[in-house]
Amino acid sequence: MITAGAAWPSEPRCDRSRRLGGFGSRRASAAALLLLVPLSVAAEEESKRVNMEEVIEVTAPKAKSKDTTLGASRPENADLAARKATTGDAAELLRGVPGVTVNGAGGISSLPAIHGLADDRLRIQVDGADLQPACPNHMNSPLSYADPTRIESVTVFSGIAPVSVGGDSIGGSIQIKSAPPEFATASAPFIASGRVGSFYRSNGDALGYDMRATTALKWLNVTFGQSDSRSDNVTAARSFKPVAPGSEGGAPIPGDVVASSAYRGTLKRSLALALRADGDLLQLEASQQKVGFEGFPNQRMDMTANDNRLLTLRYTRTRAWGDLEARLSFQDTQHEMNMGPDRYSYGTGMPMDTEAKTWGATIKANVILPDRHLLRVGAEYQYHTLYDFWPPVGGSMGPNTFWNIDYGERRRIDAFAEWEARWTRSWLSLVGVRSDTVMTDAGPVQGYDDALPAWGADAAAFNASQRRRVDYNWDLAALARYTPDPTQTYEGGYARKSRSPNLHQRYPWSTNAMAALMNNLVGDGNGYVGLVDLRPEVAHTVSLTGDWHDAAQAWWDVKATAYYTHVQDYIDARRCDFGQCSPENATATNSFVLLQYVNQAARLYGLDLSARRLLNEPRSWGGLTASAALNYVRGDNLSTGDGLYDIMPPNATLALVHEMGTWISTAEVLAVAKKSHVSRVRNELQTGGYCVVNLRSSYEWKFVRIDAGIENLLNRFYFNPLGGAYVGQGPSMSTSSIPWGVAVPGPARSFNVALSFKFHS
Ligand SMILES: [Cu+2]
Repeated sequence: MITAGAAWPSEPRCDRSRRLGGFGSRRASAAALLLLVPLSVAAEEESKRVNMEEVIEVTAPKAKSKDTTLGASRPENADLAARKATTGDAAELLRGVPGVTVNGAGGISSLPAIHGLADDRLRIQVDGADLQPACPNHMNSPLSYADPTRIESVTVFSGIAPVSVGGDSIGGSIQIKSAPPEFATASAPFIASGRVGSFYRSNGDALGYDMRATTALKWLNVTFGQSDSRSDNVTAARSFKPVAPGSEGGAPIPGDVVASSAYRGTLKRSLALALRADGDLLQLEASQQKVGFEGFPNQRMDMTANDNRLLTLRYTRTRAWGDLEARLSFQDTQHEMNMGPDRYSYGTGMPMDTEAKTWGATIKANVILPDRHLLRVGAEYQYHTLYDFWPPVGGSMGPNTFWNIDYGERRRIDAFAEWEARWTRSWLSLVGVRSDTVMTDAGPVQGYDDALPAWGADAAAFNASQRRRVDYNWDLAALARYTPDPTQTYEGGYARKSRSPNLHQRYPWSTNAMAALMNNLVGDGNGYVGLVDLRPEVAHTVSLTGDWHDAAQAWWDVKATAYYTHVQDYIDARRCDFGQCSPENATATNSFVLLQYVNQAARLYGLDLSARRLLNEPRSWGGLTASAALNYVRGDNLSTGDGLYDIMPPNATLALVHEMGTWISTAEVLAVAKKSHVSRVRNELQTGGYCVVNLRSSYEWKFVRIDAGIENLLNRFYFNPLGGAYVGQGPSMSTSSIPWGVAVPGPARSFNVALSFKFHS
């Protein structure tokens, strides 16, 4: 047992990462070659890069960028640029991608979901790195580390994700990438470029800036970037709870203010070095994110500090036979939570600290085989350690440090092979298998005072248990694409995907209400107890997509995706009826409750429909495009008949886009149905239907870009169906001290503006 302030135990298994140090440099023998990014994607990215830097000129109907990777979809470039200009939250860029929804959390930490599967059920990679959240509330999610202005491409695998784009997940994959390094040419032997940008949002008085500077020679690129943003609490369109002080003796918080939604000091810095020789590229990047404060209206604590450092070394080699990528990464996170200014501090506050380290190594190769066959092979290793401890504050919360997870470990070793075959012009197939072995373990724990019944019995039971688990998982994905003629494409497939529980699902051990309430990954206001015996989730998905368009893909297209997923051992929750949980907890229907994770069977199914039509032959006054999207998803727990948590009700988006040269304007209407199919075991709140109108417009000159927009133009009040329970103010440390039954509302009207300058020599 260690107490806060004591030296960390030596990490006996760190030597593994050292051993892996030689991994990337080891000669790539054919047997060791493992997979890489699909070639088609690399080629497409090359063309995208050109598109984004070019001044967009619409003189003729523009061909829609065609997704060449099986299973992938991408937001339109223009839409991505407009969305990223006025937000500090990278997850916001995913809004509007068919099948993707965004679960509310802190101001820069929203959690994306694909077809109803969220958070670490998805494989989310930022520039190829698998970042790990280190927090009992997943406040520091992978996308919270990404600077939206740096993002140049977003690829979403929403249906069947090929095994080469990630294991240890049962939903799709999201790949976020910044621009590849640029090098000088013979005609321009030196490059200096840079950008400075800033945004303002009236709701919350949010303000942010970003800057980036690059110098490059033919063989060297050095890029430095920095960004920061802040926001006050946002307001809803009307009052949604009584006016009351949030903290003891504090000023009353108005009824329309979403308390604990402010954030400040989200400083991100990175220094990247790239070296190029022939077909070889070596990249080294060091980055740091330092958050000063981030409130969470649907959690009982706020993030009072987060310091994340990331070091990555990446080597890519491109040859006639294909390409190879090797990557080493190290992530070090120090995370602190406490009661923010809108909550009771109980005189002492309640510090909760997390320290985590993650070592990663990946090697992947694309090998071009004769007759248009492509082989992708790869291996991955990841080792994650976590210390989650709550320093003593006195009373029954002392005199010792509470260990929520002490020396948690999660080790993952993956290998995969995937074969893509282009049989004819119209038939493409892809089959892959992946082995994924996950070991998790955690050390013995202690409560604040094990002599007290509140802590001692649970700790003793946990310490007596066998906590090490090894899961042997395997995945399979098979996809086919049929393009009978230039106006239609059909794509379908089957996947078996597995994911092992995370440390905060297996190892939180206390049935004390206060301690359980602090363990919550979903923002429903309830408390969670872990279950060491949790088995991995295994999902079987079938998905079918049809895409119909004019032959040039310029005038119109209609796309439909239908999917069905059966999840064996889905990690849902049951009411806690043991330890310190009260008998009423088992049956309560209108209060926050204590739950324990449990494996049950579940199914999710739904439909994504989208359509686009260019309305006129573009003339001097520009071109007009109409688009519509409809998403339906349903999630059922087959073991209990309950609904699954955080499933978006049916919703539709209608948009009209006007494009004239580099002036692009969008008017969109989002209509969402009421949410009545909810997770009863969690007492999840139903929400009403609503309609929101958004406007955005952007104009780009050679050196300057302006974005302006109005979100929620008509200032409609609504509760966010994926916003969770409102527990952002008052005494949050016990089950009944905050009124149950209030959802987190959506934001009131906001006027947004962004301005950026760029230069390139
Ligand atoms: Cu946290």
